[in-house]
Amino acid sequence: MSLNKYLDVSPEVAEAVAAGKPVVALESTIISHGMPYPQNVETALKVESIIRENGAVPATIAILGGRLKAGLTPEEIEYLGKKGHEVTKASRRDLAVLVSKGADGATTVTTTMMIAYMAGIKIFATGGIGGVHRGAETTMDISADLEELAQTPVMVVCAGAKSILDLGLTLEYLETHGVPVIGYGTKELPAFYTRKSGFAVDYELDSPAELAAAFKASQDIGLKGGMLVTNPIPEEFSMDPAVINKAIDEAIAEANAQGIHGKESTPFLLAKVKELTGGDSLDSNIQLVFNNARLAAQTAAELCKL
Ligand code: PSU
Ligand code: MN
Repeated sequence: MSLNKYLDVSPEVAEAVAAGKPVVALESTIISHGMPYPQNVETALKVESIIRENGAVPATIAILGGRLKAGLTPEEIEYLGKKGHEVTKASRRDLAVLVSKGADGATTVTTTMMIAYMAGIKIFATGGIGGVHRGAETTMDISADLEELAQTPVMVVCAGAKSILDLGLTLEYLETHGVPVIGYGTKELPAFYTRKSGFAVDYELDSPAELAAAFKASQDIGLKGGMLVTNPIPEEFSMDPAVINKAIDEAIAEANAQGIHGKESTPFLLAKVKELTGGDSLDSNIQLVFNNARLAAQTAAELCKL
């Protein structure tokens, strides 16, 4: 943990970290760019309450007025949700300029991991991570999230990766960079909207205590990287693979036709998939985030006992 002069940790989060109580970090790009208003704000606030119900303190992370914030007020969450795409989607490469300008930024998985680590928070819950995009062999579009998982010691609990990505290449990349990919109660990588992808994870672990023990071992060994926990969407909220895969294929074709690239790519595809599924993908997305928040809070509580 490295306390930084640009970092503001909320009093509640600072007290919890200092006392060794469970804390779970949450990202803000999912609020500004991942979901439409007002569902984005409703979801973000509900995720915080789920974390509390499961015995941990939530720390939603963002950049506001050039300050790196760990722990937002409901008003700050509302502000980010309303501004939506007007807020800069902030990855590692954006931090220095946003801070120097006193600007706002919504943190991706990458920058949420960075700020969580600075604040002493070890567990982070989200929906999906970025990865190696389909066609990356020519576009070189590989999310900075994968590099961050390789170098920052935070556990990220997600619902696997969407097939807007090339899941096979994403797993190869994580292997090369030494990131353990854990399936929670499964040997198969979940594909976000669906429970199965056809790709194997590295290890199946079956309880919050086992997850916490693996993360503790990583810390004790002194490994510098993170750990990726992939938690399948609950069966009752999962989507028909044929329906979702068709929507994803269409969304990718549309993105290619419009020449969408760079940081616009993931938000464009998410919005298009939602439109093509008549909002069903958004309902699934919200439920899987709740499910990940529960698991992350329970794991943070177990980690505090070790
Ligand atoms: N996947 C989702 N919802 C999201 C994102 C990914 O299902 O909101 C966001 C996360 O913030 C993630 C970022 O870190 O997109 C990845 O963007 P890129 O592919 O540009 O690295
Ligand atoms: Mn990208």
